Amino acid sequence: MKNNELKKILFGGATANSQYEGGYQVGGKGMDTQDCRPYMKRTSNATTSTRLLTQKNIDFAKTEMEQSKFPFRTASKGYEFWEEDIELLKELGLHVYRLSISWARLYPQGDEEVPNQEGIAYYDRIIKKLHDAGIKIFLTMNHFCYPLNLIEKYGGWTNRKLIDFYLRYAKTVFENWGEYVDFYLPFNEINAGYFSPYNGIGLIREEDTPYDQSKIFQSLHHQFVASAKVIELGHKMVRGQFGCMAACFCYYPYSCKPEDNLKYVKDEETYQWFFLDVLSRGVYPSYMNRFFLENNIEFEVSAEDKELLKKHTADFVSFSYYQSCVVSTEEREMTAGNLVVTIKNPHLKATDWGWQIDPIGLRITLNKVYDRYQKPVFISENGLGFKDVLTSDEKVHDQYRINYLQTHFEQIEEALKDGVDLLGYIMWGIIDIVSAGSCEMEKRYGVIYVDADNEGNGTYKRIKKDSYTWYQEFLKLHK
Ligand code: BGP
Repeated sequence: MKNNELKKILFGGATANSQYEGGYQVGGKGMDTQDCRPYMKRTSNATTSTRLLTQKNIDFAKTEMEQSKFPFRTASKGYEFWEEDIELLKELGLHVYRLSISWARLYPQGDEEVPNQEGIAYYDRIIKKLHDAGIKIFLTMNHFCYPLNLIEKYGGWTNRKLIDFYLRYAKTVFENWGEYVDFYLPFNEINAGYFSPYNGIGLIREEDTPYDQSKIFQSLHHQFVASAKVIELGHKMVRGQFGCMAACFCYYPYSCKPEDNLKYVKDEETYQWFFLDVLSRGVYPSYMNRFFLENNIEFEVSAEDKELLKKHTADFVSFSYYQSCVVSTEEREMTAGNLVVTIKNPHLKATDWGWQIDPIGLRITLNKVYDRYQKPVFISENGLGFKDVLTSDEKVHDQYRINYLQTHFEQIEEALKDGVDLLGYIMWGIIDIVSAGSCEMEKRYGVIYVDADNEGNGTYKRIKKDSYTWYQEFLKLHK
């Protein structure tokens, strides 16, 4: 498939430090929030137990040294294989690589005055190798992963002190790698803080007590302010562009019933636009006032914060897209999606994890995001999680992933023709990594297979899938 429209944008692949590196407590790294998340066979409440941790879960994790029970401690062993992996990305012909830095490698406790030099040395080698390989760098500065000390001692992002700790960390990133990085993303999927408070804002769940919504929105506000301050500092110190990111859900009303359509409009505002509006337009949208009032949500926003948000908005707007969702005022059969559960769409097929595959939804999302913000757009995550099978002759015939990519790229081409100003597309999980939602190694996204299972057994050798060759050809044609 060759077409000129797609030649206009960058094509890349992504990992996240906690899902890729492993290197648990190696090189001076402090324990982080993801190190505490256990793998549990998929059952109804497994997601809660592996995603929304309580202090009891954390206390257990701190005493349990059996690494195989905590997939993120080993992950894909990127800490050891990073050199070979970058060679594979270079051979693939990747235009841009999205990676994240572990805050706990640079600041093991998160509140130190000076950074951990071994952590700096580790990322220095990676970033310089990527630069020498001619691969552009899209740097996620935080991807669901906080030094555990910041959570236990300060309460995570509920505490305004995290803004200054984060700024200190950001300054270290800019000082060391400002000349190499092309794109910065202060927070991955900032709306994850609402759906997955442990991952998103480092909020420990109280046993048998619903999350305090005021605490959640106060924490999100602190992240909004931190993002604006990072952009303010970054624009003074480095050459790269700064983005914001939300998980986009592409809501459809189940019917043409007015009530379904009203719910669709309000859900999209509350769970998607709100976050991008604050970071890209620089103001709290008035439509949220009613939501806050009706849900008794109160939190502090100073006049100084408002001015900061207005002055330091994102240069580009990025989003993750995996599935479209359906809303209705009536009870209907449900299915899963990234961060959310949603109504089953009778017109779409779903993955084994229930995520509904909808390439046209990507074109719809691109049009909406660009139309709303009139800023360059970046697809910072998209991909297919699948239980890939390694054949006896060490092949992975993932034609289903090639089809997924092909159909989504066709819709990107349509969106470019629609006039969307798109910077690039980053495929999620360019190499098999541990899944963020369910801590599974066997939920594979990569074009590179990693020989490891959910319990951490395997050689961890890297094997090119059929989709590697396909993507390599595509990248060559769309240089
Ligand atoms: C997003 C995260 C990524 C990635 C993706 C896929 O929320 O930003 O880290 O994990 O979801 O989800 P999962 O890994 O649960 O399949």
